[in-house]
Amino acid sequence: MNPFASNIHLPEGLLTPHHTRITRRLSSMKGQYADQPAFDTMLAKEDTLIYEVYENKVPEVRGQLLHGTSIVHPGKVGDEYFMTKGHFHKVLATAEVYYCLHGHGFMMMETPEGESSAMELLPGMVLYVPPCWAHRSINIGNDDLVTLFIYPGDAGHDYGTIETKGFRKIIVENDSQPAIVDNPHWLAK
Ligand code: S6P
Ligand code: ZN
Repeated sequence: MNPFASNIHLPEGLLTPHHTRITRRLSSMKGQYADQPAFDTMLAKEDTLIYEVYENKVPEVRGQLLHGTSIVHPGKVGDEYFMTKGHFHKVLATAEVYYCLHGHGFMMMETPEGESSAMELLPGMVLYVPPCWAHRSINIGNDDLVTLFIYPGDAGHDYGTIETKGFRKIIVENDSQPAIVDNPHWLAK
């Protein structure tokens, strides 16, 4: 393949050109938010757009680097901030780099062994997600959270583990401040 380049338009995070655009709405986040009644009430009104991902396609093999932008819109379900589904990589021992371009958020991370880490994302910050850590972006601000991500072409995604168990910790608004608390629905299995 030949070298290629693309542009990131800020503040919206649009990548041009791009090969794929993924959109995730509230309906695709069933069971992920702690406050189920708030989720149901919100969904009954509108299937709100929670986040978008622009990606450039490269062969999904070792040696390649997949990259693109992630845009998490501002909002909450109950007290819990809008967030991505979150995942482990299918090839578990593969890392990822995130560069925050706009907005204010956290990256929630955890290992299969139970270590947990939440790191703040502010424009200019580069975050390294080491091999074996599940990761989820959370927008705690009033504006879009825009990040650039880069990860190995062969990494793949394991969504099932998080869909079933959830993350051990979640971030909710408490007295107008973000608070990292235990996930009441986390399943220890
Ligand atoms: C892929 C990378 C990002 C996420 C994106 C959306 O390894 O971490 O491209 O895919 O932030 O999150 P999720 O959990 O829905 O894939
Ligand atoms: Zn990833």
